[in-house]
Amino acid sequence: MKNFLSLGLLVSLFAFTACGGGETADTSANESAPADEVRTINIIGVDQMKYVVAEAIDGITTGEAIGEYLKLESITASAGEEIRINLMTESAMPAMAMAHNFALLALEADVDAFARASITARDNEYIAPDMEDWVIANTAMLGGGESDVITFTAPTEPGEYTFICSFPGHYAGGMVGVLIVE
Ligand SMILES: [Cu+2]
Repeated sequence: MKNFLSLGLLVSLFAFTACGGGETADTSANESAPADEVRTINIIGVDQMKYVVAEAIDGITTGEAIGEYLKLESITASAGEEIRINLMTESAMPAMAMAHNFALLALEADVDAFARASITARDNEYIAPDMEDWVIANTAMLGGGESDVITFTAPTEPGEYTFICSFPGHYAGGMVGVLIVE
């Protein structure tokens, strides 16, 4: 009996340890970024199926104006840099019809295949469960007014890492950008 109890304790401890130390923050909505030195990129997802920013800042490139915002094209990071994404969805539509996430994919990921497979993964926040190995970091799927903050370490291998919104149709609609690791 004593051994049985010890084993139980050991298993509990292991489970506790295994759950700690994840790279992404918890995914509950409406978070604000912690106050520290980590570079934070504030991104808004809009109904036009684009990632936009309020202003052009160092470390990002922007494209055309979308409403009062600028389309986000790319984010530049140094290898291994800690970086934070604060994504907010701006929409009056119900989350079932309009929601956004930010999913950063590995260099080897087949982005088209990932987007296609994720369309049917509603129960997993539109992240294809069998392709999660390709996801470096992702936010929660956010309906209008919701936000999520994630902090992750940029890959050490230089290259252009694609990030997409995996809500059905949004990647095809242009909700995509690149993280350029230098
Ligand atoms: Cu989206």
